[in-house]
Amino acid sequence: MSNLDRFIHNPLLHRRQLLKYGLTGLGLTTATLAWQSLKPQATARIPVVPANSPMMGNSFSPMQTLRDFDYGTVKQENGRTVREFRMVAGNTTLQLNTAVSFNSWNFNGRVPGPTLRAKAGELIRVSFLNQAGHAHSLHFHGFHPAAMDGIKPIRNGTGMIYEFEAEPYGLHLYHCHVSPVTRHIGKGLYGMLIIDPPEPRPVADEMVLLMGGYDTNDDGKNELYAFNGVPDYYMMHPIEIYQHQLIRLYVLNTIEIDPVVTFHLHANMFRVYPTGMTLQPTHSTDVITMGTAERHILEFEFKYPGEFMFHPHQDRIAENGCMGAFKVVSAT
Ligand SMILES: [Cu+2]
Repeated sequence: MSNLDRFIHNPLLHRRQLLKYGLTGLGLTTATLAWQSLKPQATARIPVVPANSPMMGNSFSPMQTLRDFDYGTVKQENGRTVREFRMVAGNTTLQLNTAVSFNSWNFNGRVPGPTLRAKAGELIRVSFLNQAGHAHSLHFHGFHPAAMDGIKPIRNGTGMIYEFEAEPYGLHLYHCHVSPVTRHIGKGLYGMLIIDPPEPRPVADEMVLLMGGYDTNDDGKNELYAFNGVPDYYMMHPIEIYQHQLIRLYVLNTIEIDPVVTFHLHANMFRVYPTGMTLQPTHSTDVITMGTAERHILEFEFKYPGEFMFHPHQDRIAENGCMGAFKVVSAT
């Protein structure tokens, strides 16, 4: 059994085992693990997503990625809630379209990596194992000690435990910080960290949209772009939502090389929560500008049923894969 198999299949990561695999970290105990949901009791109206949504030749489906939140494994230590996550860096061939396949470097076999989700004030503990061949790391945005900043390369076959308090609440990102960072992120080593405020936000149909770019021929330019990893996926498979339902988008720009993009939604205005760090929107608009690593929570409802596009207003980027659509289903 490989290190990776043990890592994935063993429900408890004992300190002895972690040390054996070269993982180091803080204060691990073997307290009973329990699953705990952060989800509010009330639920939003969400059209049924087919379990077999198209994979387009990949090992993951962007339709699943959309509403897939990794709440980790929860345990109590010294009266404090600890939320543990597992991240494995590896390599996967991505089918970007029928003609182009791409050797991605990624976390947990998918691009983007899992959307990690915790509540403000909890302790986040991420067990990271690098099985990707190259040295990689995990660098989180948000507050943490220098030793947890994730700029130290973690050699192939070894690991690291990153531990820090979940703060501040908002929408953050993580990515590999090994040089050249543009290449490591461009290969797919990025994802989202959501830290929920102490009082939950109103119930909504929540989704993540991470914008990424692909330099498919190593010429220092992006040839293809995508929301949630696969170019044009949500154009081919529009996202079904209900009319009048509150929609909450967690939007993150992780496009390297191109310095800035916008996010534009057709036939609507969205309310903006910059970096997800406010509980009240700062303004409403239908286009918002984001430099690389910028992100916002956007909220809206659709007044009319039908199909409505979303895309950056840099049309070359949109027309090369960073384009999608909502299919608004009548509420009646
Ligand atoms: Cu890397």
